[in-house]
Amino acid sequence: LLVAFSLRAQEQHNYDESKVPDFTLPPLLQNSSGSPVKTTRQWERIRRPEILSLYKKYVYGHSPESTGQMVFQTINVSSKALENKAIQKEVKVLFIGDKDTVDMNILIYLPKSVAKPVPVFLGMNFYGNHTIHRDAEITLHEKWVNNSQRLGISNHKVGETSRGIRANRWPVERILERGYGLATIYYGDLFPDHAEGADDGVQRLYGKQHIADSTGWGAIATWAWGLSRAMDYFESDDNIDPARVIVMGHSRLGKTALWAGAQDQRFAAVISNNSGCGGAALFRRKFGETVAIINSNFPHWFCKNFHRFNGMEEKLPIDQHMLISLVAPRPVYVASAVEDRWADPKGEFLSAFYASEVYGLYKQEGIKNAVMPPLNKPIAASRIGYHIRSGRHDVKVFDWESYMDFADLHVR
Ligand code: GTR
Repeated sequence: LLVAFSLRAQEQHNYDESKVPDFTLPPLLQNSSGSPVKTTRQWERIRRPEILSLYKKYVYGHSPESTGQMVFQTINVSSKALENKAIQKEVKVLFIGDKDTVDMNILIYLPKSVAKPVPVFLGMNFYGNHTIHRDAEITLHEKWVNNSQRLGISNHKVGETSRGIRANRWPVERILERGYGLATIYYGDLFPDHAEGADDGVQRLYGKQHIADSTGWGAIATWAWGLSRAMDYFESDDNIDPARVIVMGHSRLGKTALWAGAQDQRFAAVISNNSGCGGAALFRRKFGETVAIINSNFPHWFCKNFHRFNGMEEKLPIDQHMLISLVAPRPVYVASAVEDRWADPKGEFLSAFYASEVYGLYKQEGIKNAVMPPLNKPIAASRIGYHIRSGRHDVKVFDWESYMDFADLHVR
């Protein structure tokens, strides 16, 4: 009875700032041996790899070191897309296993009026590439999707009527107008987002023991791995500048963008939109979504080891300022929404603030002031960007404009 009671208590969430526990964050600039990290060389040789391996072992899990056999097929190109303003391209990435193949489709829009190769935003989407724009040229997929009453999706399938249903989150024309390309992938191509999804995605090509192990890759790590495979493709496309790819994601896909950008230093910049628990937010604040809550609702997102920390955030060997610090010295932007308390805006801000120490090692400015900026006033001049906008958990044009302002300053 006692156990049942305390479990339930742990799964309650807190929205009261006065009940946030006191906590001490694991140090960024001290090696596990206890010695201080004083130079970028020590950071890169010792501390950064240590932190990465803690994340692989205890949080997201290990992804395969080698990619296996992979083939890129251009399945569709149009040089007159979006009223002649864009090149539209669809690339099928085939992952070839011993008995089986899995595919991932990258939808790419590039501005025609900009000199090639162009900088590109890369972000995964929740329901399929065809949902980001009404453009009838986009291939419809037949994969499993989450149902959504609000979006009119049932039976885990999408059809013609779902074209453009998420266009509000993807201002494609505006992105092109500002001189950027956009590439997107349906995240379910890699790992359908449900507890048994592993068998229907790319993990089935990589051997069961890899999956069963308590440090094996969870769904977030699998999606992040897919983003790196898209980067592999960009390196082969003359129209895309692989040195200026900005990885971006919202919510669970913001967690994914951070983990992809933390591991894969080919990404020039990383953007976390409302990524919350397991993304930018500090675990130790236990504000809104907690480790126990996220693991019980989404048991497949993290590695099995991570479940050992349910209700015990203070025992984690990492906290999320460390995830952000892994992006250093590359630009990183964290965005919150004031009504998105579930994602803990203050915890997202503080991670960005504390990660600044590592940017300091590189003589780069992170977030100077521990006080959150006013609503809708982005911090963008420094290598760590941040804003809290009015409104809910979502991706708005305001968010995109801020990311592009930030990219203009630091990536372009
Ligand atoms: C919620 C989850 C969050 C966030 C969100 C989303 O249900 O609790 O961690 O990932 O889903 O991805 O939209």
